[in-house]
Amino acid sequence: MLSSGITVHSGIRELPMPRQFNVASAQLGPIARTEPRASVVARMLKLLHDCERRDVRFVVFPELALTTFFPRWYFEDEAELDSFYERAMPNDDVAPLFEAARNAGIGFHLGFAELTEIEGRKARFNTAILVDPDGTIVHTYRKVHLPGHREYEPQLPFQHLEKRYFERGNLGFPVTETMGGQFGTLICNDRRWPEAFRMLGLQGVELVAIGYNTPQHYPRVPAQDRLMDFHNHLSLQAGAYQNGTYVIGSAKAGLEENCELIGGSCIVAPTGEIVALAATRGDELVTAPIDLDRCAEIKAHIFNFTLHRQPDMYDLLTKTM
Ligand code: ING
Repeated sequence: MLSSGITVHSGIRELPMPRQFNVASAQLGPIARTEPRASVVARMLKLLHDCERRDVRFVVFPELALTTFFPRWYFEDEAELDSFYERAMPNDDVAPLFEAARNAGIGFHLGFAELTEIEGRKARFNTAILVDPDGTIVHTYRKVHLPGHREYEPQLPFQHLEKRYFERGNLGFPVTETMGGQFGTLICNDRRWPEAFRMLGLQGVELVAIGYNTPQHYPRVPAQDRLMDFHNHLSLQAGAYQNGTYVIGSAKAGLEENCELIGGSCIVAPTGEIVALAATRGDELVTAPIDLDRCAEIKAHIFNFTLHRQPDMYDLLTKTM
């Protein structure tokens, strides 16, 4: 090992991945029900080119980023419902994004609706992947906390049928070593559940990528509409601080098919501080420099799980009540 820390193997210089680099949240504005995936990918490519200009190495696109948030409607026609899902990943529609990211050496998070087969039957998941700078899918997560309801509720101004259109994720809460650190993902409603964040924290996560589609209006408790943005940041900041990890939250935002979605895309430091914040509810790139080594300030001290956590006292946490 040379004193400069560069490892030389048989003449090939292998530089360790730096732990300090620029990251981005790529917020997307509304996607129309009829907007083709090619049009959405073109919008994402614009944001990716902006990443190149700002020397970004990792960017987070939203949950279900390729289509409108279709769980707001009740579909009786299965073929129409299927049209919102991806049967393969990557596929022809997202190939330009994968290629451009690989050419630019930029890793990214992408959320999409996954239609697959399990033991010969159709299976539908709300899925997120991490793609490394070489264009390889290195991590897959399927949403565990599915909000909303299963049956059509005509009295509601819009539906939230994630419990109907997706199965509960079956991949656990993985943390993957990639891009110089320990990366994890949660999807939208997951961020509200401290157990989900802690499952990643207990595996040493240093950066959590989270896409979300969050309506401003909560029909069952309208008094909470004014708190939607606050509860979004409260959840992201608490998750970051209590697990000593960076968090990048990326919204699908704005008035989408007559349903207002919150924005507030942001980058949160392990201290819980928001270090970059979106200013619009449209397509917007939010960037910040991060230093993964700063996670230790929290992990080794206030939230040193080995020294301070008392798991034998927490048995209720995994009991079904
Ligand atoms: N959206 C919302 C979210 O958790 C929601 C659902 C909104 C639940 C408001 C409770 C209150 O941000 C998704 N897609 O999970």
